[in-house]
Amino acid sequence: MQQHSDVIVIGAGFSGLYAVHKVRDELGLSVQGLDAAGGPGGTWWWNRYPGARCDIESIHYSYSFSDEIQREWRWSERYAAQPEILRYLEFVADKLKVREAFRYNARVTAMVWDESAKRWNVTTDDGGSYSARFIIAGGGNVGVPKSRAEFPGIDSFGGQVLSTSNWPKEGVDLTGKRVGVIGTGSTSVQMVPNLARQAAHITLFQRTPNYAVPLGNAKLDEDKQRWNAENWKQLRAKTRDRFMGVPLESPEPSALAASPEKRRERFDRLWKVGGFGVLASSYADVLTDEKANDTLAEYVREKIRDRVKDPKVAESLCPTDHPYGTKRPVLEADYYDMFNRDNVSLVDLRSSPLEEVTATGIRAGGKDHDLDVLVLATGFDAITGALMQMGIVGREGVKLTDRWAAGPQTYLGICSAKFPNLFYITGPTSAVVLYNNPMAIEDHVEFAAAAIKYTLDQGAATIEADETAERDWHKQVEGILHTTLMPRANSWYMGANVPGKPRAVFIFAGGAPLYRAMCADVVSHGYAGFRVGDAPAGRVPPMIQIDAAVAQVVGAMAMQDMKPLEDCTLEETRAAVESFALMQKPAPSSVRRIESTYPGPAGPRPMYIHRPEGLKGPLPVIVFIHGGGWVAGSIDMCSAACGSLAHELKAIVVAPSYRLAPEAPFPAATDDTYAALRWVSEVIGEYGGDPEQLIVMGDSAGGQLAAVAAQRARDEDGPRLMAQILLYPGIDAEARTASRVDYAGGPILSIAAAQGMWSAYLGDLSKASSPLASPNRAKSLAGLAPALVITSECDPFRDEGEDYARALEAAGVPTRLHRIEGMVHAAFYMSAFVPRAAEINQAIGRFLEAQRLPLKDVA
Ligand code: NA7
Repeated sequence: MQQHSDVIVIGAGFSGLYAVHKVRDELGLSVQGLDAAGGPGGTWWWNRYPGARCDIESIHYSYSFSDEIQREWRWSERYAAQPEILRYLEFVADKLKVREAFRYNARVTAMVWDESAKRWNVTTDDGGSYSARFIIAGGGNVGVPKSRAEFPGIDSFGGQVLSTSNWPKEGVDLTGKRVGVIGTGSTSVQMVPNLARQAAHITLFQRTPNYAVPLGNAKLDEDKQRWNAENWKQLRAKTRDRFMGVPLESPEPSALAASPEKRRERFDRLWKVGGFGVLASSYADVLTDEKANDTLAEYVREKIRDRVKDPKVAESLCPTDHPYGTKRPVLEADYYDMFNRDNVSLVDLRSSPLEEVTATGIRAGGKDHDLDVLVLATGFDAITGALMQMGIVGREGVKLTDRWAAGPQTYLGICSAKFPNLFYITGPTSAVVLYNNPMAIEDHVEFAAAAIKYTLDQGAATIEADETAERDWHKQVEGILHTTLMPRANSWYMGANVPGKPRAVFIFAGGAPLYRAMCADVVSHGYAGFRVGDAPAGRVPPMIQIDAAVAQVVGAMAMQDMKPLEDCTLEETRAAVESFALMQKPAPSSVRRIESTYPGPAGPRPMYIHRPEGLKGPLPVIVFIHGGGWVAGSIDMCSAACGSLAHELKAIVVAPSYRLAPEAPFPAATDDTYAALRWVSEVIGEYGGDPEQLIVMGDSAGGQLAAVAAQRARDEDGPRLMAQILLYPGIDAEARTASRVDYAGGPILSIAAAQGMWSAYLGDLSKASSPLASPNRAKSLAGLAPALVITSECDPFRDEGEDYARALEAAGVPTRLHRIEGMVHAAFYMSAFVPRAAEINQAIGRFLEAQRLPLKDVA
């Protein structure tokens, strides 16, 4: 007989135990749990091979949602072994009284959506039949071992075949046995030293050597255990603000920028501690820049050579075919020392390919290796395997296996179009695998529970990912993946470990803080990208619209604990804006920076003249006015960007400083910048500039100052301008535009921050009526210099800039408008990290060329 509930939870591991608790005890819904294993524990129920343990510190590799669980449970080791983790999960299951909510030894074989009833029908291999409105699938990402069929002849083997993921519960006595192990991933590296201590001989068959770093495990005495349990909040602070969801030290920005000595010092220090910190806390560019990665990869190879006595074996163990961190990083205790034992031999399957399993062992490279026991540590059909085996059929009879034939399609890695009311916990393309699993799981269970509640509160029957949102998500995740070195390896992250599995996008490689920010943005935009009941889905929120490289910048900012600008003091705002100097490519050495001053209305002020060397003048002259909301920014902050602009446009770029608010409020900044423009037009000939080819340019607040300067030049008998270039300018403090609503929360610039800056500049917002404050309010725009207005799609200032461009055009000013899709405010200052920031200078080059300036060889 079919059993009905509100929710079915699949899997009794970290995901399922929490999910049952959440929807049953907090939402008050009825729940049926199902698990193929004989009890709670998930991955930790199955993986009982000798040496199995977590490789994220247990204090972090555990739930954080319950103060009681945190305080009552004591971890006996820094990295707990499987029996202890299983005991922990059983303790949690009993504590939350969720053990009985599950039916065990029940594997899901079919899950079919009934559109008329708006319910899922689920069957299990023990003959069970269930129905529910919602499904929370927490089947785990490494639950489906790879097929033995990969090894021809395996069924003819006369000895015992063991699989690490289904190790006999009662253990195996290997005393006196000749044991062959295939695989050198995390599992094998944890296991084989233990087998080597017992077996007569171990033959390890290696296809790809791995970078293994010391785990640094230690027993914890009772005092330490108690202290850890009692101080968990302090210990786990910042957990979710770090890339991996572990409060590791933040990395330095660049391995290449550090001297070899400094680098080694840092690597040595992190190596001593061990664990993931060697990768995650060293340098931010090791996962994005191959040369940076190689500094660390070579360091690990050196350590391998130090540990393994036989140089030939050591060399076979040194990975050279993939950058470090692009395969699942492996952590070890005495793995490398094991190769110094007499009873261990390594077979390199690259030079001696595995031919077949015979009745007596393995034949590789023409040689027979006699074995009594063969252990498969060959990994999993990871990430999608479990879902693909559940017989899932969604709306309109669409099978998940068909829809994902070329790779998984999801929105946020949580839901998929055509499969309403089905939530994956740490599903494909979520922050899965690079994000400390219990933390990732808690996030997803909480997301799913909140989404179910939202759906019910709306009186809707269904919540379903929209196909367009799914495509946008995929584009974003793929873009982020390709900013990293991950695609360089044949890893299970890429689907490359299973024959026939498509190489596709399976993981979100931008880290936990960025991923969490994206999910939060979806929720704060009313579950944008989801169809709830009959209501159409809203467009994906800004965090998913933005360019992938920009997203990485936003993620990095989140990890640096940067406060939102609107919450900053004036000093903090100035420091934050100044930090944009670190995001620019260095100015080319062919551009000379001359430090000068100009006579401002309140006395002389510094200015930088960026002059390309070796070019015959007279050169065009750009007076560039930096942004920073009239309260921040400096000629140092924008100097590298000005140097690059000078180089690319073969122009002199002059950056004047100006007085900042609130110390010097409106109209000080416009008076200074206009004075600078006049002065430059008079003296620039001495520097090889052509006063007849004078351009005023600025970004953000500087864009507003440039637009005002162009008007003053017209109205106050100032210099004749060839052009004005306004980069995502703020035009009107009181603008009421759609982009101010759509991008009110940023990223990068929020309306709250922008309004704070406008207020600081104007003092009194009624001053916005002056055209010196709001250039769009001038009596006439006719007769102004030709204009290029560049806007960023995901910027609250976008529409006021574009409205101004249209108004200029309507007034007869030759105007070009260039919008950069997916780009954000301040993109001009992100050239080192955002390749598409180059579009700005390219657009300027094309525009100036069209003004018939002699800039023939610009791009
Ligand atoms: P992994 O990391 O997928 O490692 C599997 C190992 O088995 C790896 O060395 C593979 O070599 C090797 N392998 C797989 N298939 C073959 C064949 N056909 N021939 C030879 N060698 C083969 O799995 P683990 O269980 O170690 O770790 C999985 C995760 O579980 C772990 O990261 C934790 O998150 C928990 P390859 O590198 O593919 O050449």
